[in-house]
Amino acid sequence: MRIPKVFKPKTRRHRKAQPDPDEPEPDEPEPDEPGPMAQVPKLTPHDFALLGLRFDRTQTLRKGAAKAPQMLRKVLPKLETYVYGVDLSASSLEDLGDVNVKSFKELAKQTAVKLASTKKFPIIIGGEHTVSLAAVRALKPDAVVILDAHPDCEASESHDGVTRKIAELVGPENVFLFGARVASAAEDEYLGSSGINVVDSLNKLQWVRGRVYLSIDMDVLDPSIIASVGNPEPMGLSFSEVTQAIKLVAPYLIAADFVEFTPMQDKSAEIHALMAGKLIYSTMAAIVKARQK
Ligand SMILES: [Mn+2]
Repeated sequence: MRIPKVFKPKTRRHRKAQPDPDEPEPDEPEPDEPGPMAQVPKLTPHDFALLGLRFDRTQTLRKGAAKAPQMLRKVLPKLETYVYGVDLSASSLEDLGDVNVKSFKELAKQTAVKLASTKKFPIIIGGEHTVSLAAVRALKPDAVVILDAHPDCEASESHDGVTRKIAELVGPENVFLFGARVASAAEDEYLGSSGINVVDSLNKLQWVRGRVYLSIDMDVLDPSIIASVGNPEPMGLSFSEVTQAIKLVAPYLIAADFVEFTPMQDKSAEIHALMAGKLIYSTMAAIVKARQK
């Protein structure tokens, strides 16, 4: 695929995200009824921009996520671009370049500048998971959907506390966490009372509404698919489960990030990068397909 050039999203605000997926208000539409989706702006393969956030300062187990943007840029042009009936080869993925800084404060500042410089749909490549907080701060979504093997709900400034920080920003009732399968005792306790939506069934994602930010920690996938992550965890989601989740929220997305891709030191990193690239294209195609009507 040719690395392309731009998009003009006509972002409109829709209704706020549903606070409690289990107790919809009486005037809420049924999940299978057409809701605010009808208001969602059209989006074409030309409407994407790529931003690399090369930040992995707080990683603990495996460092190296800062190398991901460079590696995935090389891989994307090698992949099949006809996905879900959408021809991404016709697209022009505007490249916003990288943010490469040493402090989170500077990351947040420069990320905001980069994101303000385009009207296209940002495809953000981390970096460790902390980068999502920088992007959410800049974009101010109504809701955030996080796909992650870990809840990242520690009371910490590091990558393992990013969901909690995002919940403080957008409200825990507007955070949807899917795929988490390992938590510390402290995280379990926090999640039990925080009000964050822990999604145990894909159906619950049908309640996500508003301007939605999607964050995909690559470790949500099973390590048999991508082992090149900062903190690999067994018994992960299949590629199909992840793409199903993405399709459900695609109509509402305003940005998506792909974080924690951390190349192995051997040739397997290239295979993992190909899989990560396929996930990025699947996401783009799902968004275009959901918005082409
Ligand atoms: Mn994470």
